[in-house]
Amino acid sequence: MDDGKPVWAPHPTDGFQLGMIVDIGAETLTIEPLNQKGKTFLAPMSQVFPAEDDVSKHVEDNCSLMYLNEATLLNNVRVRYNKDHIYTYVANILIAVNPYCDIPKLYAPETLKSYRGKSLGTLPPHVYAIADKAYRDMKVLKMSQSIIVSGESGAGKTENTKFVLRYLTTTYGTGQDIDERIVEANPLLEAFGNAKTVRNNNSSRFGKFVEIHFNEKNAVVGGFVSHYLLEKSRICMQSKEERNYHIFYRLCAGASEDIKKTLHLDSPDSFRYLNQGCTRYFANKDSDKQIMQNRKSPEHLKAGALKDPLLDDQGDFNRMCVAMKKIGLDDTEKLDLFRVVAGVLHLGNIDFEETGSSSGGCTLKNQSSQTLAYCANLLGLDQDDLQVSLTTRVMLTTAGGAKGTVIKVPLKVEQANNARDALAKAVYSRLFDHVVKRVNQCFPFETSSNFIGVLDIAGFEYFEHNSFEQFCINYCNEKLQQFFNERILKEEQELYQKEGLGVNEVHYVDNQDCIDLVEAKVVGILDILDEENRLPQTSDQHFALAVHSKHKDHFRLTVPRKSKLAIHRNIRDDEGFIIRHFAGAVCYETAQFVEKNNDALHMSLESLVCESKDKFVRELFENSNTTKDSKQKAGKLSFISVGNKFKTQLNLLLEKLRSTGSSFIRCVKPNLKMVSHQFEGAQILSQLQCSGMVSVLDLMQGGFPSRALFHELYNMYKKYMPDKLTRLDPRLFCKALFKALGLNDNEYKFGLTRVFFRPGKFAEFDQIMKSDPEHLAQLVQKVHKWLV
Ligand code: AOV
Ligand code: MG
Repeated sequence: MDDGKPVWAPHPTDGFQLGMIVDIGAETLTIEPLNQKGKTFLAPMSQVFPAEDDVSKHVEDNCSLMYLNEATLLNNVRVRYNKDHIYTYVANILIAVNPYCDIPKLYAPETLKSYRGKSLGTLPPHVYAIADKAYRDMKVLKMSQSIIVSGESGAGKTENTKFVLRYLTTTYGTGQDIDERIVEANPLLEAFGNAKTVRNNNSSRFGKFVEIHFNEKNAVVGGFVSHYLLEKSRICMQSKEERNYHIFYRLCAGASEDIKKTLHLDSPDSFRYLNQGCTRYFANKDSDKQIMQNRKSPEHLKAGALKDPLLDDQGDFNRMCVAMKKIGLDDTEKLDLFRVVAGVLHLGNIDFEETGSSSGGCTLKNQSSQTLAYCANLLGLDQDDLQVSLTTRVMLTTAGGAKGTVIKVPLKVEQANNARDALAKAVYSRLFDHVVKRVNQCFPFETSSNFIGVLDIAGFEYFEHNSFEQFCINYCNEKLQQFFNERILKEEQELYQKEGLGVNEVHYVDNQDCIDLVEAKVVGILDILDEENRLPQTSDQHFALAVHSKHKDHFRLTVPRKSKLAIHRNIRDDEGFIIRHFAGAVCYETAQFVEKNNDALHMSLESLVCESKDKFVRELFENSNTTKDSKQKAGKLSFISVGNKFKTQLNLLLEKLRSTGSSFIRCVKPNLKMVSHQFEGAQILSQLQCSGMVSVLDLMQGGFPSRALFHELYNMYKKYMPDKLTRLDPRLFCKALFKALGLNDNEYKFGLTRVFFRPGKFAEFDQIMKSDPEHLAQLVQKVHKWLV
């Protein structure tokens, strides 16, 4: 690097800055920034990288740069982003930066059309190109495909997923209802499963894998959605400036007066489940002020109302209703959904107070009796039964005989609150399951030859406080990272070996040990947690200690107290543990792990909803684990493991992914403010590192990123060959072509079935890949001349 040319050296906010090496130490370099002459600083040698000669130049495929490293990647992505080119390839992987604005024509119908049938790289990088590649691979290889979309919250996963679905249904649909339904299912899923968070105004709080199925003629025949881990805590509580699921606000804002009256709905301010996160508009916040001015509706201008200026609940309600109609939901079904949503809201407003009696129990507050009546009525429950189930717990006494008797134990106020919230969560999450099931009925298919699946699931998460949800999501990302390594790194290496290129092995960190730490039988964290859940007296502390004691010397696991790995609050060893993930160390706080790991309702509540007079509510709980003999189970808090259910789902998903061809889209969030045209380099760099892109670059730098099959090249040129040349076999023809063009031996390598190019040799590669007839004929002439 020390050739008197500028290098990329670390910068705290931009990620990298250009500088000159002025001194070389044992492990560090002294750098003088180009824009701050005289102000030198020290940088670790491993964090300084060679820069391209022209740093203002950008390329569509990052692999065509001379130097493949994280600094040149970041610079390329930055230069492109500044020109509104949000998509960039790294070989076959697509990087997508969220523009936070509409880029003219980027998704216009004519743009969409132009990508049909085009090989990757013939048109500018685009999510449509990835979708079309998946389709062509499916068709040619007769093999299902998956597109894995990843990135942190707000990076654009869901938007890009929608572009893929729209592309495939528009381009390869049959023009029937099914095509539209696959796209229109989204507004419904988002209404029930998305919410405003501090990171994203429309954050998906569940993961999904959407399959589009194709028939033997490769036309769309149907779809199927699988969903993962809806965030349940949000139903009863939201953090500051966050909201509950969209549907609650939309229903309050958009339902007709009739429906509002039937469901006893009022402004969101009047519901406990909606008014704690309190996303009120901020009249003094510039960004909000502007939005307020753009939206002149008086409702929006009503100060203090629990209304989010960034979201248009009323308009969204109407759009959702249109979508519901398009996918074939009739008014009864719609009302079923709304009734349960309203039921949950009223349930949340039930308050308890101590009875003051010696039994220590609680009762409903006076003003809650109306609410109780509303809730019971909407969910088809008996009012008295509901009250009893919320304030008492059924227990089985073991005293005085083997059989025992069922008794009702009064609950304390806090316990009754918990019971109420548990019921709300159970009802809403069952409702969400139903929505997904119902959506799946909208695009049924009898037989399918192959599918293209799109995975939209949250990326690696690392917050100030990390709980069970982050633990599950990061475990999932470990699995997906392993799959990515398998596909991109292992397969690339295997290809080099198979082709006999003699390239040095690339090392990447295998994360199987981390996956085992979580999912191994008995000693894995998930099983330790389940064991805790089954104890008569559960405790989050006991669970944390059990994890530490089972994995004392595990490389991936440390106690918070002694660790320097993660920035975390000062928590005790019995309050959490730290896992060294592939993307960094995360400190998990184990409070509520045990509770969050249990999907089962207490028996009294479970049987209450299972016996609802409302058919729809009854059906929501149809497959739950109640037995007819409730006496037998009474007293035992039944347990359904959330963690192990997720593990099973995840393993099925990975099995599926492994059986398909795959493409990857890495979404990047440009800034935390969620605004357009702002590129926060350091933050973006860390996302690129977390997504495994840097290991890909290492591999490519030491390898051969561009390649072409001999027979493909040969077929391209064949039409223009004189007879004499057609006698050459494809490999020989290619050799002759390269010689004739005077390409340098160390720029490319011949494998058994294809030719490979070194990084930075893209121009040469391009030259032979250009498909215009005149150019091809010219090259053939050159070969001919060279041969004779
Ligand atoms: P996510 O799915 O990755 O976050 P989204 O796809 O919801 O993120 O994107 C967040 C917001 O960014 C969207 O609501 C759009 O306003 C904007 N956006 C994203 N991609 C584009 C694009 N290509 N063009 C214009 N605007 C875009 V999360 O579900 O929170 O993990 O949990
Ligand atoms: Mg999303």
